[in-house]
Amino acid sequence: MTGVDVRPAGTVVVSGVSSDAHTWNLVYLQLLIEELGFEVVNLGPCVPDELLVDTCARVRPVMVVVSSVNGHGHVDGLRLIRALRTRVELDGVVAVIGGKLGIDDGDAEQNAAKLVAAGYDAVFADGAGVGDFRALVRSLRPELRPELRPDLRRELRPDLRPELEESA
Ligand code: B12
Repeated sequence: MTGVDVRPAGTVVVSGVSSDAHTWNLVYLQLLIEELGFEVVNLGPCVPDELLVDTCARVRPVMVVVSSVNGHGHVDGLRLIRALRTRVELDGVVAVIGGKLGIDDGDAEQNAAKLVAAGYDAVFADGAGVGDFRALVRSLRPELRPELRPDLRRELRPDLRPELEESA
């Protein structure tokens, strides 16, 4: 094929939290993110905090996506983001968490607020769909970041433009 730029838009690290053995959530997220043009390093389930943080420091991803399905995300994810945010090499990396973060739906808002206060850029509650997540990942593509490519702004497809129009 000629004339098609197939270079990945950057690397995204996908990982389960340390206590979580579920894997299909990670496969799903990997496929979704790859479909949006990024390369994915999928660390799999039951990842110790240190392994995740060290891998990120080496890979320098544009985004870290943490998934919890067993309900321990509000504990494991909190400890993890505190460790990640202490690393200067990872300053500014976008970090998000989602899935089943607790075992009681009634705690969802409180858990999300704690996770954001500890350093996540966004928390995606289970059952809310992946529309917002997809929009966030897409917004990380270099050609969609006006501060990096102002010359390209006018050429973007209309369906990819709304958030940029708003921030102009
Ligand atoms: C298969 C399964 C297992 C398998 C996993 C095998 C494997 N290789 O993954 C096995 C048998 C190992 C297992 C074990 C356990 N499981 Co299980 N498991 C399931 C089951 C049936 C399906 C999960 C699945 O694969 N779904 C398919 C994937 C694609 O969807 P998903 O996991 O829901 O992920 C989606 C969303 O959550 C979201 N998402 C997830 N992460 C993120 C992150 C971001 C950023 C975003 C945007 C979205 C997002 O996107 C995904 C796609 O839509 C669910 C019940 C169910 N029907 O959902 C229970 C379930 C997840 N398990 C549960 C439990 C409790 C356990 C155990 C603790 C049971 C036990 N007592 O031993 C252990 C966990 C052990 C551990 N250390 O983690 C509970 C969790 C309860 C909770 N969180 O409130 C569930 C919900 C069953 C239930 N109703 O009680 N499990």
